[in-house]
Amino acid sequence: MLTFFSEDSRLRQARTELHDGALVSPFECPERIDLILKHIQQAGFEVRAPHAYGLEPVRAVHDAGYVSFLETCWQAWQAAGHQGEAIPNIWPARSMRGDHIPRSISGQLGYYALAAETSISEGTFSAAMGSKDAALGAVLHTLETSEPSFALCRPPGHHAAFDQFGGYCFFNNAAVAAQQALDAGKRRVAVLDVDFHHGNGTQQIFYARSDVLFASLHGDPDVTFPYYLGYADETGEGEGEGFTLNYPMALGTSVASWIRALEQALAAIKTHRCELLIVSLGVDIFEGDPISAFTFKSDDFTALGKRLAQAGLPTTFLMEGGYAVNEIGINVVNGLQGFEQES
Ligand code: OKP
Ligand code: ZN
Repeated sequence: MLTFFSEDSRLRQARTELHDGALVSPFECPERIDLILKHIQQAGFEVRAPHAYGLEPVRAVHDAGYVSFLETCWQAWQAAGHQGEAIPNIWPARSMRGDHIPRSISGQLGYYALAAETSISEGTFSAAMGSKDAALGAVLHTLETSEPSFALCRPPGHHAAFDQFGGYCFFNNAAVAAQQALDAGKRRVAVLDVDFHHGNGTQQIFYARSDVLFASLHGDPDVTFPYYLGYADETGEGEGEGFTLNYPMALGTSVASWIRALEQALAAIKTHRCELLIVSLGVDIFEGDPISAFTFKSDDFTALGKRLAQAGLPTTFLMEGGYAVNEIGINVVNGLQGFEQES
């Protein structure tokens, strides 16, 4: 399967993630790329560098002020004299004002962040640019040829909301790609999010719209990240009512039950006549994932890819999470090859 990857994705080399009360080396690390590329190359997939598509397709789904903040945050943080990486530690919480963007970079960080684990450092913005370029390259290829494609996006995107970063995500690659497909003439696009974590950002961006159907299978947010979105009663609003579908599942859920939820999501994608399928491919549903709790074995990703192919839609896969670095490449490629075997 033709793969799009930008070397700029390597430029995110954050040293710190706030995890369990300590600053640790980030789970979302550049080594993830090496293992995925290794298995992509072993499978004989062509890897193509995407064009630089600039910020216009980003501003089509993100707030302009947020984009400028990401672009200048690291510089402003350093200019303020801070030693470590940029990490928010205060928010416009319910008891305070939510309508004012402070002048200080520390205040802006909280305004534009939805979580504290994700630091911003040198190269973060460039890597996010490369990541969304890979997504755009892949979706444009699928739009032009109807052939499937894979974007090795890093950093991931599905937690990034209209004007907030967090959960290792800065630009919502799936939203950027879906909007691009609509702008190219598709009438309705499905974003199917199989990452272990709920795709809160993608959901929020399209919540009131019927031109993007968002379906997410994930760990029950009552007990896992992102906690405050992804419940089954979130079904969309206004025009978008019925175009958001959430399948939260208990930690430890079996692959068989997970596949039953997938069947429901695929049935809805068919009923609503989606013309393109964008898969937010998180392989943190793997049993060995260090921060997740589903039970996929490596072979189960092959079965997942096969089932997705049966939807019969032009399909673009976008990389999201997956932190069992040793198995990440095999799991991704199994999914993509399963899809190809069934196409
Ligand atoms: C990003 B993606 C571990 C707790 C979890 C953030 C999880 C982000 C997942 N420190 N914190 O959906 O794979
Ligand atoms: Zn995840």
